[in-house]
Amino acid sequence: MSAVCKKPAKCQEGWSYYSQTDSCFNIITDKLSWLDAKTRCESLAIGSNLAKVTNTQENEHIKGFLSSAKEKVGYWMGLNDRRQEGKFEWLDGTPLTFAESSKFPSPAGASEDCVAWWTDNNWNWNDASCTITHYRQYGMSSVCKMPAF
Ligand SMILES: [Ca+2]
Repeated sequence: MSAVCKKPAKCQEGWSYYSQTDSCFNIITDKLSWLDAKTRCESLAIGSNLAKVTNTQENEHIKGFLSSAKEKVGYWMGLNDRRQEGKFEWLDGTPLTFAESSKFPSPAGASEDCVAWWTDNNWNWNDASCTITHYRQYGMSSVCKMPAF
């Protein structure tokens, strides 16, 4: 008698697994505003939303798979200060406890409430207007995240 042993999948097809935080990631390459990107991430699966970054290690991991981008691009994450200017929080309501760069947040002000990784900024974080789908030569892609199975 033989049995076929298959490692159970940690993520749905098309998602990449990150063991450190037991999470799955998916990149949306369509150029979307932050709100549309949020809606798109939510539509992919229960528990999926624009990415929350838990710590520096996870941020480095994400930057690793973003760096394969061939175009000039920003990648939306879940971080925003839409509720209160200058008070950045994730979509689950938890406050920002670490930042990619000591320069974050930049003194951008009330018109820039949504945060993205940027190609030409060494993938540092920067806030931008939530309604843009493009900024200069950049298109806005997105990173979705959900818990692994
Ligand atoms: Ca702001």
